[in-house]
Amino acid sequence: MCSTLNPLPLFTLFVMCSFLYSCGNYDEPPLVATNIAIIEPITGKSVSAGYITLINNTHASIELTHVDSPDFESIEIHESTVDNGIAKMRQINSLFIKAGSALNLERGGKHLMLMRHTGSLGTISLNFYSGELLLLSLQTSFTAGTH
Ligand SMILES: [Cu+2]
Repeated sequence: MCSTLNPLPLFTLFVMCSFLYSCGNYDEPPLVATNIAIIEPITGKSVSAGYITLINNTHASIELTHVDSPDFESIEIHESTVDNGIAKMRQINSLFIKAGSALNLERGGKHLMLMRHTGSLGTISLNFYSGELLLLSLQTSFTAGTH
């Protein structure tokens, strides 16, 4: 599932972000995360679901192509669907966040699947990339809750 990266839009995004910063709008980073919930894995399981709201403060759409963490072996982007009454989920290649909009990763919709937690039960670091460009790093911790 290696997506082919088109270098031109990434370059455009990078230039645009630099432009935003150079305009002195330091209070508003290009991408912001709120409502973060990384659900603690069930005992005996090693997979966690991640729910989060991502806000694009720029005037261009943002495509997040991968998410990684030093605290998990891998993180996949998933989408839940209901097919003939059966709930399923599949891996998707990227997340699009429209200009000036929020995208909700939520139960029953798009979400993160965090595979094989390797860190301690303390802080979790998450890094969000558009191609090679790191757009957002955040620190959070597990949320106890139902799956
Ligand atoms: Cu999933």
